[in-house]
Amino acid sequence: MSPKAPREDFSDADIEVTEPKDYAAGMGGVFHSMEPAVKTLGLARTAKLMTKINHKDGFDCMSCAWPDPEHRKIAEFCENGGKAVTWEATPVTVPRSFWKEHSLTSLEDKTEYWLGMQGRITEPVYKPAGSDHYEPVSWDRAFDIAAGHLNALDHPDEASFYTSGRASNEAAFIYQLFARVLGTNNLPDCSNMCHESTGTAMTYTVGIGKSTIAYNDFLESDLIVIMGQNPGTNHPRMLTALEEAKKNGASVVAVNPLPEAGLLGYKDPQKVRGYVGKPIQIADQFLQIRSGGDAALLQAVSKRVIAAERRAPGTVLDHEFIAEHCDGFEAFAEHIAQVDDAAVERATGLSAAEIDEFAERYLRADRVIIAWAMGITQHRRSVDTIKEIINLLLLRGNIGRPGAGASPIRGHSNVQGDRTMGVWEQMPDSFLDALGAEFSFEPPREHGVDAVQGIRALDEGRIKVWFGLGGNLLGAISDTNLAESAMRKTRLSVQLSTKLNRSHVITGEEALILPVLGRTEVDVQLSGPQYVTVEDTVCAVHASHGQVPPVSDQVRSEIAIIAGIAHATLGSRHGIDWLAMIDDYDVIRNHISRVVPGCEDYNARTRRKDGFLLPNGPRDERRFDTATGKARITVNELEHVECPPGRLILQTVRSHDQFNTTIYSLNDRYRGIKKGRSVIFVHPDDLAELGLSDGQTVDIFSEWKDQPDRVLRGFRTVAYPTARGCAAAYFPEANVLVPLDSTALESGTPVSKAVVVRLEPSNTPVGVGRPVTV
Ligand SMILES: Nc1nc2c(c(=O)[nH]1)N[C@H]1C(S)=C(S)[C@@H](COP(=O)(O)OP(=O)(O)OC[C@H]3O[C@@H](n4cnc5c(=O)[nH]c(N)nc54)[C@H](O)[C@@H]3O)O[C@H]1N2
Ligand SMILES: Nc1nc2c(c(=O)[nH]1)N[C@H]1C(S)=C(S)[C@@H](COP(=O)(O)OP(=O)(O)OC[C@H]3O[C@@H](n4cnc5c(=O)[nH]c(N)nc54)[C@H](O)[C@@H]3O)O[C@H]1N2
Ligand SMILES: [Mo]
Repeated sequence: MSPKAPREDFSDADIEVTEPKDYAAGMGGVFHSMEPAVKTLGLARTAKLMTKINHKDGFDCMSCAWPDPEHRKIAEFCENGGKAVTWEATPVTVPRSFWKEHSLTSLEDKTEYWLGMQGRITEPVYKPAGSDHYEPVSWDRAFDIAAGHLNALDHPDEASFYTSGRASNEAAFIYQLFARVLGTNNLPDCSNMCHESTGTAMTYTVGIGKSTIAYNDFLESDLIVIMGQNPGTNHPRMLTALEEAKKNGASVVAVNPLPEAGLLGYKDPQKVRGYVGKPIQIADQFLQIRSGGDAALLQAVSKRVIAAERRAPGTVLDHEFIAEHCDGFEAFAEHIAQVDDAAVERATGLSAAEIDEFAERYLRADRVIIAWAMGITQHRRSVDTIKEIINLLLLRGNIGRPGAGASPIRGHSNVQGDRTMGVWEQMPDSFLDALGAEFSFEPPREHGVDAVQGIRALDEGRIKVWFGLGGNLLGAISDTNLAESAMRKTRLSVQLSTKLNRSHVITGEEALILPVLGRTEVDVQLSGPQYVTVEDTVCAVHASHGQVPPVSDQVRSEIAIIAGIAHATLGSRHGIDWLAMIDDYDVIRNHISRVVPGCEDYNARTRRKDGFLLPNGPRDERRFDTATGKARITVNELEHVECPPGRLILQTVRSHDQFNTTIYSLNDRYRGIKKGRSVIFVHPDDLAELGLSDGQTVDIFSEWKDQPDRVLRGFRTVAYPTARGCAAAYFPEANVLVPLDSTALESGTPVSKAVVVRLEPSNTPVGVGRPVTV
């Protein structure tokens, strides 16, 4: 029987709660991704796709940015990659009748799960002003509508071009080119909500906002520290690398308020042993930190490192490295000696003995990698925390050596590449100069808006046309209600998408949905089959070749759509031949070769089976392109989240069956949740102290100084072994609790991991579909 889209939305009134798991993957992992794949795609399509994921002649898995090992397995993917592929390559499509049948108003009540499950969008649709329905429209007409609006603007800064990190390098390159030729740097992206704090801190301290290690460094390391990351769900193939690193003698320290399954143990689903054997223990030390306590922990470890050096001068620090490559050491050493142990204990919730043990591990290890993700980047003081990661690494020369380095683990599969290609509201002048020279125009120099500023500008009527190259900004950004009312003020919103989501339902006065080809699909243009390129989290660039026939002959590639709109808007103004770029993507890659640093000879190098590594100053030659020409050891003042009595610090996380705002199912297997998402995880002792019980229905209130409380109603409490004083709920539901201007200092990232909340018994039943927020 062929799969069908569900007609009814889900209700999570029947949530089931069981014990959380203490290891990840294993037999369950394979089973959980293959069964739905075969059911949805059929055996032949499943076999074709699953043997080509992440292979040298195959396509890049769109689920995350984890790199590929040199030697690929037959099945080089994980359970969640399997889900992502199944979700995209489904034969289920949105029928033409859908648009007549469903008014936009009626779709407002639908969940992200229901919207995504309606299947692939296969024809362009247009919502005229005043209408409550989309209607099918031709591609030419769609391009003319977009072009008409862009050409009618008083100033190019009244347009904004958002990008989600799944777009290919080629698509991203021509997208930013189009925006800049029009005359705006308004290029917000999902990175603004993701690793922006990493980029800000690392560019300042080491001169590049990217990982300083290559894949094999994981296998050569003595100590891998994993902070604020849940690899078992979000980067499952990292567990294979960790297992191998451990076999080679590495130890692992995990720092997290939640005892995530993948951090505790692992069974490799790719190995026979993984089916029957015991899970291997991943973390040799698990530090169950209080939310937002990481900077204090890192300072406390650095303090111990400096103290050890004082006890045995000349034996602990890498003096040669510090003298030759770093500045700021003296001020740091003086400052760090003053760190107050009692304040550290309050901020982290960790004992001095636990921190001693971690410091000893750090001092024993010759080669140390610190990896991190959203648990570090989405706090008010994230940039300082990442600077403290760099400090700790620099003290013993743990950057620019085999097996050692700073390793931010990126989220979206090509979020890093999109930035390399110029999707950033603040690209440096050197990039803009090269772009202007290549295309004979003067790019705008004033910085554009980031994601949060973009919503603010929409709300204030300063942005009138909003493009989304993939993604689901309204689902992903903080302050859902404000963001939605802001989007409704635009004249035109345009989404280039594979599947439906909230950003198609809440629109500008007019709206377009332009259906795109997915990564799994063959892309044939005038010159023949095309490939695209991507960059992973360790700066490796390689090709991605679609494998299966497109879901419909109506869908177009992202490149064809962007170049089509650019052509309709600009014609041959500036002498740019947009249509030639559609016919042959080599034309785009030739431009990339001449504009993007490190991408010389891009066509030839991306045709190599292994692709190539982008240059990286710290990794390759201990070169630090900072303002001082040296790696900067910095002094950062401690500040931790103040949580008044009777309150908890709430973080928002991903369930095991979701990809950002895409919900694959209502289950979160490792955390023991089934058939629902309206849950809040709280330590049993905190529940007792608050006079609440496990399984009780509560309303979650967030509290702010100068504005009224925000609320999310009808959530079921789950007694869970999180750190004391902390709680967790799922995003995107919990985004309503965060005001738009609650952002990280310097990076502007919404503070999604530390929201002070109070819980009150609720009269709203759990599971009424979309969250109740008034
Ligand atoms: N299957 C799947 N894969 C994905 C994604 C997905 O949604 N689903 N999303 C992709 C994207 S875009 C990204 S950015 C990555 C996200 O990957 P992660 O960063 O792993 O994602 P989160 O679910 O936000 O998990 C954050 C982790 O940090 C911990 N944490 C929270 N606060 C703190 C803190 O204050 N200190 C410390 N030390 N830890 C803390 C949480 O308990 C949790 O384990 O994954 C990518 N891969
Ligand atoms: N509270 C809270 N909020 C968060 C986070 C958090 O941890 N907590 N995490 C933040 C992070 S790390 C991120 S990265 C953002 C994510 O923000 P986004 O990247 O904007 O959101 P996604 O949910 O990844 O976007 C999914 C949509 O992308 C479209 N899509 C899928 N594949 C393709 C494709 O190949 N091409 C095109 N054109 N479209 C495609 C589909 O229509 C799908 O519905 O969310 C952020 N928001
Ligand atoms: Mo992300």
